[in-house]
Amino acid sequence: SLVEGVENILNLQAKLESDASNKYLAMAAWLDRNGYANTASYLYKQAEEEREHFLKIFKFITDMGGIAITPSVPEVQQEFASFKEVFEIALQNEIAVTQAINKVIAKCRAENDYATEDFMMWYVAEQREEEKNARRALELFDLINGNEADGKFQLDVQISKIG
Ligand code: OFO
Repeated sequence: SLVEGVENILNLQAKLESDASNKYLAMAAWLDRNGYANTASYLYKQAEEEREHFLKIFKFITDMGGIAITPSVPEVQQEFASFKEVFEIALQNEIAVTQAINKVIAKCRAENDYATEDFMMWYVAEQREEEKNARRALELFDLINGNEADGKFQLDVQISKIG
């Protein structure tokens, strides 16, 4: 079973993962309509992955005898100033998710909830990867001149191969 404080913070984390999925979906759509078809596919996949992260927590809460709350769907950013800005925001979002995960784990420790701590360790490893991938995408913007059409094309191809 779950203590109330852990159940609440897990529901918050589930909502954050659900929001992350919608944010990636909006990014994927922006990329798609601006011609970045390969990177769009990459972020559509990220949106699916975040949906899985959400469901995994949602089901865990239920499995532990808690009440899993279906999160509301807030507005997300639909327009971006540039191709690069998409990844700057993606990295910021991933860092915020990592910090939230750390808070969940701190709460588990405070409550001696080692089962949930063990469950959350998967997310720690996952976030390490996702932050690394977002940083790699931003590195590619420094390495490839995206001001030219060919550079944009190269970026689109190379970013979609990350991870
Ligand atoms: Fe990348 O947010 Fe899930 O864990």
